Formats: sequence, structure tokens, C-alpha cells
Amino acid sequence: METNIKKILNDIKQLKIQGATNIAKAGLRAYIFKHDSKTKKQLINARPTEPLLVNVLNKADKEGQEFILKHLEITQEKINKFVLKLIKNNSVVFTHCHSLSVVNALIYAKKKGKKFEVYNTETRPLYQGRKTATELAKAGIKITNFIDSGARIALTKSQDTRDVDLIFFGADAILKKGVINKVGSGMFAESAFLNKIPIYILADSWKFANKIKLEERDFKEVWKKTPKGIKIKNPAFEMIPKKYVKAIISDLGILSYDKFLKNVR
Ligand code: RUB
Repeated sequence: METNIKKILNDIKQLKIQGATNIAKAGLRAYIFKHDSKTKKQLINARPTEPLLVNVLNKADKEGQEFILKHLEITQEKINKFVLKLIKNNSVVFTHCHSLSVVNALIYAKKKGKKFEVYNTETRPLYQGRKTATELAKAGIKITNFIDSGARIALTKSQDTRDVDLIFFGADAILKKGVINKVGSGMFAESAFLNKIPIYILADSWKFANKIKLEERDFKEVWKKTPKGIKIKNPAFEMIPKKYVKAIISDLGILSYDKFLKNVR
């Protein structure tokens, strides 16, 4: 029992388990195994930028596991249906990192017969974009994987790429001022805004938080044997200011940012 919790904690810390939803589900499994405040604290501290994990663990005390898993399932089903309506045939969708909410919705659209292709970014330093690309390719979705610094080329028509029609990002946290998602998201959002590409956030409303600590990860993920005199910055997340977000697609529906904020509290 003890080993299972240790393994889950390590897997979350090392990003073998990644993405807000997977982290919350794994955290819930561990907390059900060992239902005490020490375990809860350890889980919450494993990835500090995850309000869904915090909410799920708090709700586990009152509502129980089944209610939570059902809620997460229903949220994904709602997201899938909204995304299906948004994707037009022959469109290009852009995404970054690995979001289960996004990947599941795209696979659902493909299964429902939508014809579209996806551009995504590799997401250095841990390459979660490769996970996204692999899963989409496996589902038969045409996918082109770009280096992170090629994002502007990915977003707008270039030599052999098309204009992106819409962007789907997941979220780690939804704050009053903007959405927190994988580092790079804010930069892509600025470029998308300049090019009038709509950004949709696919996320559970339980990711709403008043305040959140932004995780900064080990420099070794970026450059293991850094020569002397070089400081490495490895921020895991950044904010997409709310003015760049067309709508949030969640269990509360497809809502403008302000409407989401009104409904979530
Ligand atoms: C993952 C990431 C995802 C969100 C949402 O970052 O930024 O977009 O967590 O994911 P990391 P989901 O790889 O550092 O965990 O839609 O699966 O909840």
C-alpha cells in the first residue's frame, strides 16, 4: 500500500503522470488508498499548480470517489460535444503540450467523422507534445509536430503550412485574470491574438482558483551539466491573459471568460 502511494507521488513529480486531469485522478487513487492529512499534503505539494487536484481531494472527503469520477467523465463528454460543433471540415487546429481534455475531444471529433488536421509543439524540456502527437496519430488524425520556437510559423500560412483556424489549450488553473497552462501558451496566445485566431480553453470548472503558485522545475530538465556561471530558468507554466481567450469550454457550458467567472462562484 505504502509503495503504491510512493510510486504515484514519484510518478506525478517526475511527470510520468502529467496533465491536470491525470494528476487529479492519480491523486484521488492514492488518497483513497491512504486517507489521511499527511498523504493529502504530500499529493498537493507534488505539483503545486493544480487546483483540480486540491478540489478533488477536498471533495473526496465529503462526496466520495464515484461522484468525482462521474463528474470528470460528464465534463469530458460535454467538452467533446462542444468541440465537435466548433471544428469545421478541412480546418487546422493548434495545440500545445499534452492535455487529456484536448486529446480526448479531438479523438472524439475524428470518430464522429470530422476531417481536420492538427499542428502542435514539442513542448521542451520534457516533450509532452510528442505524447499528444503520438496519441493523435494513433487515432488516425493528421498531425504535424513543430519545434516550440517554430510556433509562429505553425500558426500562420508559410511555405508549406496552412493558417490555423482555431486553438485548443487545456488549463491547469483558471484565475480571474487569465488561464494558467504550460509555459509557451502565453506566447502562442499573443501571436494568435495578432492573427485573429480564436483560443478556446477546454477545462473542468473545478480548475478555478483565486490564487495559485506557479511551479518552477529543476534546471537539470533543461541542461543537465550546466557549465559554471550559467543560471537556468525552467518555469513550468504561464498565464494566458483573459483578453486572449474566446471562450472556456467546461462542465458549465461554452462561456465567455466573464460569464464563466460569474457562473463558477
Ligand atoms: C500539462 C498542461 C495541460 C494541463 C491540462 O502540463 O499544461 O495543458 O495540465 O491538462 P504538465 P488536462 O505536463 O506539466 O503536467 O486537460 O489533461 O487536465
